Amino acid sequence: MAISRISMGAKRLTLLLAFACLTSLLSVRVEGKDIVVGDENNWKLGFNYTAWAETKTFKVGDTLVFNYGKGSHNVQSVSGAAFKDCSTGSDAVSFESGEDRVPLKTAGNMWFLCSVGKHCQNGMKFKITVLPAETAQAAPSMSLAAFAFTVVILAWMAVFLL
Ligand code: CU1
Repeated sequence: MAISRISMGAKRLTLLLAFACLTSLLSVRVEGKDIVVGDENNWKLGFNYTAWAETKTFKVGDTLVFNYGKGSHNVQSVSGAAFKDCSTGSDAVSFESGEDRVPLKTAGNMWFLCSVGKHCQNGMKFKITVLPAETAQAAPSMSLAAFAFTVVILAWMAVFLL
């Protein structure tokens, strides 16, 4: 009787662990990250955002976060042509809350600038290349390996315990 009770407990624990493992693996794969533009410098004059952007990796699912004093700056998501001459063009998407969150939804190039005064000409502009979620870094292949490993272990446990 005692053995069967332990076995029941083991089964429940196994199922619980299996569920926890799968849930954590899946959530790690789907989650994007918040990228604060300029890091601790935030969005301001006197900082080189072009150089900053070159040190970062951007991928679909990530979110750009622009922090600044509302009214002193803004964020314009513009076309490549508008970006060149610091204009906004007709299709610019404008943000001006001071805590702007811009989700990166599609792969490809994106251009951002501040259209207040001569801020763009003075460096408040940068271009990013958004990578597809799958190929942005080496980690996903590691996750896949970990996932496959977990499945094998779970199958093995199921055979012996269930
Ligand atoms: Cu500005």
